[in-house]
Amino acid sequence: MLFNSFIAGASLLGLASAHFQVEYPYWRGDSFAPGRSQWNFPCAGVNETTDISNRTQWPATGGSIRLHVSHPWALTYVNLGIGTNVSSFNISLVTQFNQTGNGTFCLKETGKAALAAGLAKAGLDAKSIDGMQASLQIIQIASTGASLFNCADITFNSSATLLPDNQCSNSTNVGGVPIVNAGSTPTNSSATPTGSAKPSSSTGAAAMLKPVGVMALGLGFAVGMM
Ligand SMILES: [Cu+2]
Repeated sequence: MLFNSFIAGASLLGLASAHFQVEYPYWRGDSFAPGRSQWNFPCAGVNETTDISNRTQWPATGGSIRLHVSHPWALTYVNLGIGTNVSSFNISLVTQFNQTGNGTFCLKETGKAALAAGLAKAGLDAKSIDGMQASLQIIQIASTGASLFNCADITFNSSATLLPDNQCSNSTNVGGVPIVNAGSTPTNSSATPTGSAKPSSSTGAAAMLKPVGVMALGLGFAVGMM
């Protein structure tokens, strides 16, 4: 009893004080558990299991990722490794992105263009990876400069769906901005002042993110919900 509440307390403390949690796709394992640490590359000391129920069916064109985040801001990366027990997460789906605010942060269709490009480079495409196993590595770098890691295991499935809007929306004041070179000119400044980001056909870095409730209409948008 005492032991249980100690663990619960420690885990709550961990969540409250720092770090982040991957809520969807369901993470590989609880990286707040004893013996694990989000400071540890590549997956917080959480090993991949053969438990198939721990593997989320995820669209082969890029699926949703929902995090519970706890820092005022964090440079955020999502990398993908194709295969089972991968040691190399060599396809970057999200880069150059500063995730802001804490609470729930959701990417509806993560890195669609980057995934397609990464697959093409490897001689693959959304069709040929259907049914393949892969792992996502999510990294956050907050104010101290140290990296936090979490992983989630997936199976690509062309009939898997994105999270519906009511399961994929950002908390108030949670969002993010792409990182651009200082002084660079926005290529598309038609961002609307509300969160109703419309789909963009732009191939810019921001367009492939499509953060929910944030304006992602090209490289140059700024404003937003920070
Ligand atoms: Cu932290």
